[in-house]
Amino acid sequence: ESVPVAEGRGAFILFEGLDRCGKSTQCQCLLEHLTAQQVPVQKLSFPDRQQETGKLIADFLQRKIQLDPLAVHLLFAANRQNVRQQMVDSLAAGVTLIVDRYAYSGVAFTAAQLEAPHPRGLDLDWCKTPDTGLPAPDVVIFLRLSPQDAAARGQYGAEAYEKIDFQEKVQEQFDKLRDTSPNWVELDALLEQDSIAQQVSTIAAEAIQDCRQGKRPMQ
Ligand code: DGP
Ligand code: NA
Ligand code: NA
Repeated sequence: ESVPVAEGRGAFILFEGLDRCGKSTQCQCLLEHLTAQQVPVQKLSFPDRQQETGKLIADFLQRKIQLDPLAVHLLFAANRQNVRQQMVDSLAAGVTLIVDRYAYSGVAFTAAQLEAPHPRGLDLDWCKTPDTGLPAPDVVIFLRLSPQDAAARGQYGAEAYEKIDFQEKVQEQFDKLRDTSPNWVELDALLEQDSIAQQVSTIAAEAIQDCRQGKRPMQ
């Protein structure tokens, strides 16, 4: 059999969810599945802790340094903007991107810390602005897990945001984003890994085919 070559553009498949929802495992499963099918594919994870901004973010998350929440917000966005062009180029070259967290986490985790209405205009729109210009995902796979079920998973609380009451606020913000995102799909993160992976491959296959056939313009 001949090896399929990249045709059309790649699909941008994003995974989002609360901490410990199993995103990383599902990203890895999908990477292996698509690689076995010889789909040109690349996996990205945000925050990318290898970048210079990522090192600061890692120190913040591990509570080694203290930073203002709004400064943290800009660092996370900078960490994504730094690979913006690389992502655009990969998609255009026909490479499918599997992305572990993105601007949706960016908005949800900061907005969960802001009191509304904010006297200085630090609202949802402010949160969205630093991610302007990033390519948009073709599908957002949201792995839904209650903060209580998440907390029962291993090593919960190791990083700065892993607290049940805060994660509840983050979930509320994700729900707002879902309501304005037509390509948002929710999966039950409590299901068996294999069962989630099967649903994910079906969703991914559809997105990849649509993008190859030019049915989804890049945004
Ligand atoms: P992860 O490496 O995916 O476990 O993410 C680390 C933590 O950082 C996790 O609690 C989610 C949070 N996070 C991810 N992206 C952003 C962002 O853009 N802004 C903020 N404030 N937090 C984020
Ligand atoms: Na985490
Ligand atoms: Na990540």
